[in-house]
Formats: sequence, C-alpha cells, structure tokens
Amino acid sequence: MQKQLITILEETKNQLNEAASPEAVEEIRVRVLGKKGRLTEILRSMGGLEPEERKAVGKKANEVRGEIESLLEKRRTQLNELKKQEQLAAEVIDVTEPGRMRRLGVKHPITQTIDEMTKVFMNMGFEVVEGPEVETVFMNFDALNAGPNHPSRDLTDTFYITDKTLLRTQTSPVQVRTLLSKEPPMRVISPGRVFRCDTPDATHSPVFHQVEGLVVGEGITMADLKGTLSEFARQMFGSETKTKFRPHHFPFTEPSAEVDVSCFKCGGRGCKVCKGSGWIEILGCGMVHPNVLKVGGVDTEKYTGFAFGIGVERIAMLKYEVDDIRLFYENDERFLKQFK
Ligand code: 2NL
Repeated sequence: MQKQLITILEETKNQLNEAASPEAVEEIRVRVLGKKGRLTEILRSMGGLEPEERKAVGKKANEVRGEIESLLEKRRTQLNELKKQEQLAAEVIDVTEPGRMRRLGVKHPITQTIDEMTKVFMNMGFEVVEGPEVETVFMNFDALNAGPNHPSRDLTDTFYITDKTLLRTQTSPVQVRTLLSKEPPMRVISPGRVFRCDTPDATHSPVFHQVEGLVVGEGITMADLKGTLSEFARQMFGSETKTKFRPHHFPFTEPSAEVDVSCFKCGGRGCKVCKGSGWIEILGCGMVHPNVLKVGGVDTEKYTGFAFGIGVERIAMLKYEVDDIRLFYENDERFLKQFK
C-alpha cells in the first residue's frame, strides 16, 4: 500500500506538469482527492489492515495528501499567472488610435433666433427678464387693459386652468411684474413660450414664442420706439432694411402700430417671401397705455414708455424660409440638422 501511495504521488506530479490549464488541474484533483479519487479509495480500504500497519499507512497517506494538495495549489497559481500574461499580451491597446467622433447636436432654430434677437437688444442696453408660463388672469388680461369682455379672453383662444389662472397668451405679464418690482427708468425684454388655443396649421401652433420689450423712462416718445425698432430691423435683416409703421390697435398701447420691413430677399421688388408686396410684417408695438403703467405702480405724470411684441416663429420662418410652423415642433432630425 505504501508503494501504491508513492506511485500515486509520482504519477500525480507528472500529470500536473503536463496540465495546461486550471481546469485540467481541477480534473486531476478530482481523480486523486475527490470522493471516488485514488487516494480516497486507499484511505477507505485501510479498515482491513492490522493496527500497526494501519498507523504507518495512515501517516504516509496523510503526507502524500498534504504534498499533493500543495502541488495542486502551486500548479494552479502558476497556470493562472500564465493565463493572465497571455491575456495581457493579447489585449494590446493602441493609445494612438483616433477616437470615434460623437455627432454634435445643434441649438434648435427657435433658440438660435431668440439668442440672435436677444443679442441685438442687449447691445442696446436691454436686460432680459423671465416669468411664469402659468399666469393669473389678472396679470395676463386685466393688468394689460383688456376689458372684462375683451375678445382676447375668449375661452376658445385661451387655455384656462381655473377661472383665475391660465397659460399666458403673451409674455407681457412678465413685464407687468417687472413694472411692479423695479423703478423706472427700465429697458427690458421678455423672451419666452406662450400659448393659444389654436388648431395647428402651416401658420398656427398652440405653443409658440415671443420676444416682448418694454422701455419706461422720463420723456420717452414714439421717436424712441421708431429708432429702437428700426435699428433692430437693420441688425436682424441687413443694414439696407427700411421700416414702415402702420397704425393699429392693441388694448395695452395707445397709439399702437404694426411694423413692416422692406423685403430682405428681393429688396422690395416683390418675391415669394414678401408675397409680391415688397414688405413683410414683423411686429406690433405702441406707447404703453397709461392704465397699464398705473397698474404697474408707475407715476404717469412723470414717466412714459413704449412696448413691442415680436413673434419668434414668424421671424425664424422668414429668415430660414420655412413655410410651415409645424416643422419647428416635429423634431425631425432631417429638418433640425440643417441649422448648423
Ligand atoms: C404683437 C403685439 C405687443 C406689447 C406687445 C406690451 C407690454 C406691456 C405694456 C404694453 Cl407690459 N405693451 N406689449 C405691446 C404692443 C404689441 O405685441 O403683435 N405681438 C406679436
């Protein structure tokens, strides 16, 4: 039996030297030390031996088992290390290889247009003010001199939330809030999203954007309004751009006007962009109605002001020759990626 034990040890040594993977080492362990392993069998059959011999064989068997266990462990570690070295050699990383380019997005054309308009006004000393999209009926209508029966309050044109709150139909309420919180003189613009209960078509969207402006100070006149808005038009559409102020009506301004610019595409001769007229309507404006100034806490004996409202989508459609407002809201990448 002692001989058998030595044979097992020698054979296991040889097998381990030939084992090429940790898995092969494990197989060897099972064959020798496993439940039905060779060494285990010997230990089990020791029961039939004389006490003297059993003691000697038992001692030897334990020695052999210890040695085999340490051999197994040694070979396992060796093979694991080898495997790691091979892996490292195979996984060479070329740090000089160029990276994969990420596609960059672009600012939405409406954002680009707001940014451009804002820049023109900021260069004239205007400051940007913002306010809530959910407004009170008071700020959106009453404060802006729209009488209790004014048609703009119509349920079919306005998204009411309750009888006292709504989605703002213009950004003017932001300016009323500014009148209440600041002392004149002031020059502010309020860019933002506004809402009208319209059925979408090529020129209507229930959500759109406005840049409104408000100037209040001592001795502000219609001449300041004309100078400011004509300069805006020249910076936005080119230095040769002419402006035409046509009388109009808004409840919040008196007098009121709409402004046309000479067509930046054809220079006024008539084309598709200006629909043959040579002129394009771009905004509404006027001298702030004293009732609005009073709600804003402004002393109307001392101060006057002008205000204007510009539809951003309209400007963007003209500038980029987009013929359907809905394109701005479909988020079709083929459309958006053209505004690089
Ligand atoms: C348009 C017309 C306009 C205003 C907006 C305004 C604001 C205050 C007081 C008086 Cl706080 N007016 N805003 C004035 C005139 C016209 O918008 O057609 N927008 C697209």
